[in-house]
Amino acid sequence: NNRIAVVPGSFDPPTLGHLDVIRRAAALYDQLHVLVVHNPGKEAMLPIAQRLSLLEQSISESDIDGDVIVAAWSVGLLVDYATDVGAGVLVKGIRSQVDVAYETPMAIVNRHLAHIETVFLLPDPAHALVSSSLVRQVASLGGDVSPFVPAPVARFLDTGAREG
Ligand code: COD
Repeated sequence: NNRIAVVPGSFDPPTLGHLDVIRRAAALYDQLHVLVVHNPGKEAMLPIAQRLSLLEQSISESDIDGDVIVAAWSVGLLVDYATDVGAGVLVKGIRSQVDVAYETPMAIVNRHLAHIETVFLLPDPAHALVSSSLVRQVASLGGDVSPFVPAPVARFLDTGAREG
């Protein structure tokens, strides 16, 4: 069923780039599952439960509407989650040739594993250069991340920086 889609990501932390992809995907599909997935290739800043909570707050405080479910997945294949919820599509954002090179083999494997298609959205130019790794770096050096992240994430990182 292609009316249900999954938007997977590390979301460590969620950014305005992520919110843009979620907003646009929510307009394309009847139901959206925003899935926090553990990426074994990256060292995490925030625990999965914290990312989940920040995503939930960011989406509920945004103008995104429609049937949007936020969940986490840490065991097994991403496509197993998609199959379980009846999703036929994964939606990913493509910012650069690096993203294309990283996503292409996964898209091919996922289609072979479970007949799940991957749909790529080009970024909004306003957010095209925003990444979680950039936000982690700015936050760790005590900079202001509010231009790059939803308000709940900015509040959380700001408080964390002052307390920590
Ligand atoms: N503008 C537009 N899109 C953006 C922006 C932006 N500014 N920033 C990020 N995005 C997109 C990314 O391209 C990505 O599509 C999504 O938002 C999430 O980004 P990240 O950085 O939070 O997440 P990643 O890139 O670390 O992805 C993690 C995944 C776990 C989703 C990925 O590694 C994956 O699909 N893994 C598959 C696990 C699996 O089942 N493996 C076995 C078969 S391959």
